[in-house]
Amino acid sequence: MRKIITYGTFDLFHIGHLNILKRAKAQGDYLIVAVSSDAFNAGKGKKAYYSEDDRMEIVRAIRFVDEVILEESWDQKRKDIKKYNIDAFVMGDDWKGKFDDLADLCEVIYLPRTEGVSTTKIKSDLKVK
Ligand code: C2G
Repeated sequence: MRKIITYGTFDLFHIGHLNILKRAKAQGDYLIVAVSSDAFNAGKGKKAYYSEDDRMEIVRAIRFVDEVILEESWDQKRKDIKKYNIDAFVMGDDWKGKFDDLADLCEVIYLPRTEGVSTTKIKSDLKVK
């Protein structure tokens, strides 16, 4: 069984999130999604609109997601890859090159982002009545 892992905030879940999860699952048989915790986001100076519990619940409900864990620190990826026997680490290509250091543990794959949609854009569009 080829196991895939990906990480993200997945706030205000949108088609870009769905596409990357679908594309990540297509890389293997079992997809684990690590959803960033509220505390981890605060450390990045980010505050998600939805709580970590709600964001995890939404991702968990997606048909092709097999397991959801919490992302609580930048450096947990190496531990996760070993702990879950991951074959491939997948991220959208806005992260291209940023996680190449994981290549000694598993394949590192960057997939195309979905253009024209982002949580930030949704928030700014909604501000303009
Ligand atoms: N994404 C995408 N297309 C978009 C928006 C996002 O493919 N239009 C992808 C991103 O490339 C990422 C995933 O969706 O792979 C989650 O994106 P975010 O929720 O914005 O998460 P991010 O802030 O990138 O956090 O340790 C890694 C971080 O947790 C990633």
